[in-house]
Amino acid sequence: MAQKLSEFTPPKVWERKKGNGGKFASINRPTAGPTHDKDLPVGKHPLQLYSMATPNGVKVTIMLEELLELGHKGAEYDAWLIDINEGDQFGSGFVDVNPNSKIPALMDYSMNPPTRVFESGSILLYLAEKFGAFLPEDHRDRTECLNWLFWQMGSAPYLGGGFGHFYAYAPIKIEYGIDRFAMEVKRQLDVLDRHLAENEYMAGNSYSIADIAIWPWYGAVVKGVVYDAAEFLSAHEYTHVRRWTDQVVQRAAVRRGRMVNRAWGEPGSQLRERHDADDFETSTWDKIGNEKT
Ligand SMILES: N[C@@H](CCC(=O)N[C@@H](CS)C(=O)NCC(=O)O)C(=O)O
Repeated sequence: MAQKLSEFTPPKVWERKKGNGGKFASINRPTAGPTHDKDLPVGKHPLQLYSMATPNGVKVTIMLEELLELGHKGAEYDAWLIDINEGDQFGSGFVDVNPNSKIPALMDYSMNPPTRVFESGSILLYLAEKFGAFLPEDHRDRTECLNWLFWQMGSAPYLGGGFGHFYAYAPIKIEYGIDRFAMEVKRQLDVLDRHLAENEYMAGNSYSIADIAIWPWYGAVVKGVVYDAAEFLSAHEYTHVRRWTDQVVQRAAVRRGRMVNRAWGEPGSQLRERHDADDFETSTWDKIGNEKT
């Protein structure tokens, strides 16, 4: 039987009340702009990344590690942790790089004046074009890659903001919200499954920024890594998505990329700041003398 919904009549004008951001009440606000003055650190490499290892953040660290793996030395980067739970995204320096106050955000100092890049899809495209990698050259193949990149950017608000929010984070379980978003997420998983039944990777037979954008979200959902929802969504049914997920995670760059700016989980899996290639060996959270947090 469908859940009986409590009655709520919206007031004439919405007002901000204590707690109406749910789990994110302390960081959600109805206004933009900085809340405090804080400059961003700048390291020694031309590319400066300000991020955290959420699925949107991991897209960019995987891309940078993939570029380095291919031998693009110009892709060396400093990655600084922006702790979104502490409100770092509202510091004045960060807002200058991304007026939308969301990670990931990138500065490219290899040119004068430097270029700011925000929105994970825009960052992937920027890096692909800058280094001529992970984006097919042929116009038709490039378009197919971008079709899927933009598909991911459009679907993430349903997956994270919709399904994840109502299933995992909302303070009360609302059947209507969960049903609406579970239905859409399962439809999206089926879209992916049918495509991956016919194609090794999202843009055909070569790995591209489309895979890099989609894997941190849908790969994590089918493995139950985000929202603990694999069983709820019958993830085992999406066999082609699971095949592709397992294939992508074999890549050394993917394994490294998901460690960068990570501030939870096993200490050995957290490289909170990354400044050099050998930081993966020397500077994980355990190696610099910390316990699990
Ligand atoms: N469309 C944006 C979404 C970025 C985004 O939602 N970032 C989240 C973390 S995954 C964030 O910074 N949240 C902090 C906040 O909402 O204050 C992108 O793809 O870059």
